[in-house]
Amino acid sequence: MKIGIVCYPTFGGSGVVATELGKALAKKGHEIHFITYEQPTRLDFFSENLYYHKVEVPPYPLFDYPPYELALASRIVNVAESAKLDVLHVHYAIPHASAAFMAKQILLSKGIFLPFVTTLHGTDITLVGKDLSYEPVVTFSINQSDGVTAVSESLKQDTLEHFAITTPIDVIPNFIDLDRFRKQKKEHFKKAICPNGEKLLIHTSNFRKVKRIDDVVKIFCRVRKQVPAKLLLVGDGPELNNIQNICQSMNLNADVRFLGKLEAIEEVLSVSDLYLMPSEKESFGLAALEAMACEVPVISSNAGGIPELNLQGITGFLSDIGNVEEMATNALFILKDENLHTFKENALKRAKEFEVSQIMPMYETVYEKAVAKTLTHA
Ligand code: GMT
Repeated sequence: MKIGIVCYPTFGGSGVVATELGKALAKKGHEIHFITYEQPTRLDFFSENLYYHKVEVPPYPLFDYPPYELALASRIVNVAESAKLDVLHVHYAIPHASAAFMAKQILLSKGIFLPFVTTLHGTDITLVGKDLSYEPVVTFSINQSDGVTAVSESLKQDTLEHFAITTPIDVIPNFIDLDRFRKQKKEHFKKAICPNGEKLLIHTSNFRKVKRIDDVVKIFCRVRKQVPAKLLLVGDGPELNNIQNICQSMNLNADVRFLGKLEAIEEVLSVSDLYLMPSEKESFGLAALEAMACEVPVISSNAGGIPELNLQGITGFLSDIGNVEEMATNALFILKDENLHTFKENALKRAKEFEVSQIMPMYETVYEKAVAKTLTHA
């Protein structure tokens, strides 16, 4: 199939899922056309089946807000015509689904039918989409999609609760490439960070408020009182400065390391003992899955779709949002030498259920159904 993929090409989970899906589909022989304003972060290898089409948004002094959505719709039209796309897959409802709808209408006026599939990732529904400024457009463009998927049952239910959706939603969970995300031998790195055999806790995110990184620090402080430990904070975003100040004021600088954005996240996960995800909102929790694939158990909140991934008492523990006391107690339980190995094994076992080769066919089925509409349309 010739598939166009539209996503946010940044470090966010939706961009990662879109890019990894495109790469896996290309390996399987599909022709994949990424249509984005920047090269997607993880689009890092050459394949004869992968194409990248940049969306240019020309500046003009009259515009306070350059019309990205129009530039995107025009680029979709242009790529659909030149590459003869069979289907378009847009990740994140805003503004990608509405741009896809507009492109579809333009193409129809030229006698071309381009079905589009929309994947809902989370904040497009749980935060931004609900806002009255966007709600009518979000509802309309989801309903106009030729296939809709959500990354968890929880996100599907949230969507049905808050929007008048008339199109069926298929749940397709996020997935992991276990060839890349696996425990690697990086003992020299562990020794450098934990010279005295300290336990290593880790959090990776885009440092947005919903990630509750202040809770990560609170949990770590409670753990460190009982067990020698270090904390790695990986990523960058709006909360970084605030969290650095908190750590400074609490004299944590010797035990908390900020690593910024990392490409080879699997290397630091490989030497970590426990992953912390106390998020306020999380439709799936892809970062936790990446940790689990590297044999790292998870202490998390029970927000959104996290319970569909992290299994209570098996791969880690879940607590109510903000219950840092319980999260710290559970963290200490996992970190006990007699427990850690079992939790690590369970984490990997669970991650294997989300192997890309098992999930990708679900997307192929959704594409096939959408493409079938082309035939009925002809
Ligand atoms: O969590 C973020 O800040 C990034 C966000 C995004 O839109 O890229 O992630 C969302 O999509 C990921 C991939 O499907 C999910 O794993 C995350 O749970 C989800 N984030 C939220 O719902 C807050």
